[in-house]
Amino acid sequence: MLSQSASKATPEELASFYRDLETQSTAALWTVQESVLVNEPKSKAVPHVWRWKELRPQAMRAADLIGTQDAERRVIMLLNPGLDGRIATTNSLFSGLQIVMPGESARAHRHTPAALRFIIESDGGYTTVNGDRIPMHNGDLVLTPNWTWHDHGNNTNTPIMWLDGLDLPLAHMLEAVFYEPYSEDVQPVTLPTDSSLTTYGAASLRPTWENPTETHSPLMHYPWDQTWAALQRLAPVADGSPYDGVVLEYTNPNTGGPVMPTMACHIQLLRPGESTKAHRHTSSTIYHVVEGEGFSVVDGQRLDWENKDVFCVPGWAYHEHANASATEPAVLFSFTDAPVLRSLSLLREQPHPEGHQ
Ligand code: 1HN
Repeated sequence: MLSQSASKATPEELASFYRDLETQSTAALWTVQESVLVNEPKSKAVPHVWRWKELRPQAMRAADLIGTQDAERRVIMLLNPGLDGRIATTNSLFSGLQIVMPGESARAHRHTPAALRFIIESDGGYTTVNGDRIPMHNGDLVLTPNWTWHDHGNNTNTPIMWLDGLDLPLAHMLEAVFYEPYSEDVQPVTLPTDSSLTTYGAASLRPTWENPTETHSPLMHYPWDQTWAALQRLAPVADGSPYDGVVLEYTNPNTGGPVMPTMACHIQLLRPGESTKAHRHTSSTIYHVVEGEGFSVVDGQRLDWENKDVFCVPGWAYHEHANASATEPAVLFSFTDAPVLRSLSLLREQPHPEGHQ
């Protein structure tokens, strides 16, 4: 019969041992055990709302002060107050507000962090992705996956703005960030306008002569009119998710899975007066209010939000959502790192034991 052994050292002997270990770039696991093997995660990121009323004027101010020659991208970063100045909105995800003024371009480049854009104000500005020029309109989702060439341009006469979403903090933590400028400011458009939409954008119809090779969606453009139509069809008839209301995932048409290997995107509609139950998951999420007003309770904290605000839900934080209007729907766009956690068997989800916080 084996038994656990008793410690033999005096406090002085132990202290001297720990000092010696430190000089040799080592340490004793048992002195830090509890901070390494936590019972459950506790994100350093905190729940937070960035208000459109404050963000938009700062983007306009940035456009007054800085040109796109000096700013590779004119982005107001949304930095989580709990993350001590890290360039991160949640532990793994980054979000920011980008503005391109009339007549301006943001030069062509590519990087390994994957990006998505949810268009907030644009009446025909564009992003070109690998030679495919994608016109951007309010509510559209545009992807620029890992290592795709992309540049943005505004040939309209009003400023264009969108929410950027990137897996930058994750790629940075993995020390896998590469970046390359294109040889010219604007990349040549080599395909008919909006080719990915023409080729892959028909609901449930896939070109059979194409052999999917990439891990991301071949479709780069998810226009708002299709998204809105799907929500409108479903909202009156669907039960929806107990945690998210009528929630739809933007999919990779080749797989039915997430649009990119590191980020999934969702659109959700909370019907007038609808409030959801609380749950939590190890993935973190960034939300943008497409329209409406309401609140979310995140880790016990009430976050009131309205049209075009952005808010975040850190990993493993309980959250529930409510539409404050009795007559109008509330619509939220969101993106999450859930595909990363799922593929590593680290995605856990738990309903709140009482349903609400
Ligand atoms: C970036 O390259 C873009 O290409 C947007 O539009 C936001 C944030 C951090 C690093 C690179 C873009 C970014 C970014």
